[in-house]
Amino acid sequence: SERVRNAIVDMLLAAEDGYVSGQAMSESLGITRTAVWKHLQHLMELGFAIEAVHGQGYRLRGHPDILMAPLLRRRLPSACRLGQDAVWVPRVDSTNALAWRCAREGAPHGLVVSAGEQTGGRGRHGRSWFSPQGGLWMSVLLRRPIPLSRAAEVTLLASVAVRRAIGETTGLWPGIKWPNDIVHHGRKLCGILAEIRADGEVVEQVVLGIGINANIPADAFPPELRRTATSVLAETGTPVDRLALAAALLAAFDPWLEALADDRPAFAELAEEWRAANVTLGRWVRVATPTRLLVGVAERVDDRGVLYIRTESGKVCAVHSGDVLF
Ligand code: BT5
Repeated sequence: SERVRNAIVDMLLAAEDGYVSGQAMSESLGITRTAVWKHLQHLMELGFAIEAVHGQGYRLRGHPDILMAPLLRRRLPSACRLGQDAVWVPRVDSTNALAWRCAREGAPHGLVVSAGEQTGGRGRHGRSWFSPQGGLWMSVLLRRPIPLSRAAEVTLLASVAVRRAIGETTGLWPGIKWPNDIVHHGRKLCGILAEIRADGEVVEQVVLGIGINANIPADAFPPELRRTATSVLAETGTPVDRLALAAALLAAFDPWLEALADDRPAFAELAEEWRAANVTLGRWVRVATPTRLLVGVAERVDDRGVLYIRTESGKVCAVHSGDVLF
């Protein structure tokens, strides 16, 4: 029925300012006119503005800013493989969890799963992610063989894509905090969670979860996040078009991912942009890695995305994953 609903939206969008008759929809979809009407009612509940004129049919006057397949597809360049398929649900435990469920059922490369809100949004290392309505909560299923040695680049490339997309759609150019945070004046605007499934030395599937605090009012954050989190709306005073934001980020990320899958340098090509945007290098930091706590200066990030810390003793330690605390 999601397929039918999407087909109806496609027909309405294709008619542009014209009308589509209920009869035409019922015939081309092979469903009754009552069924068509039920779908239209459901679409209106989701925020579609549909005008019905007796004897003419239905006309689309407006649509909600949600990542439904027909809406997202129209915003993407045709060469972009990411986002050509999309599943949107009003609420879900976690879009990453739902994307894995779709993957098990054979969903294709590039599927975008998103939700109006998440009840169990996840961060890294079992942490939770606050995901009320207004945010952009999406997961992209990646089914390209990526060398395990390049897996860390996925997150860094995604962070560059997110930063560009936010910049291009809002004029706000946030910073990047190694490895997975997009920040503005030290407050987190977006978090990225790449969950990978590898077979030996090859990553076969990745669910790339991206959570952008898009249109969340400042006072909607719970007290424990008020000093550390912010949103695009809170910073700019204007809601961002989430479809435009998602489309810009998918279009930027798509070719970089193909480079990774071909084992071509991917992050290396963007390292300069990353460095110019990063807020980590040159700072005195504490880094919690899975095995220890390092204290020192964040010295550099190499072409594979590995962070190097020069500790007080002058020793330089490589960090493949961890949390940086200022
Ligand atoms: C992250 O984890 O930053 C990864 C977040 C990924 C969320 C997306 S949303 C779509 C997809 N589906 C999911 O279920 N997840 C992904 P981490 O670096 O561990 O940061 C988590 C910490 O950030 C929490 O412990 C809080 O302190 C803080 N936090 C939680 N919600 C936040 C929010 N909305 N904005 C800013 N900070 C938040």
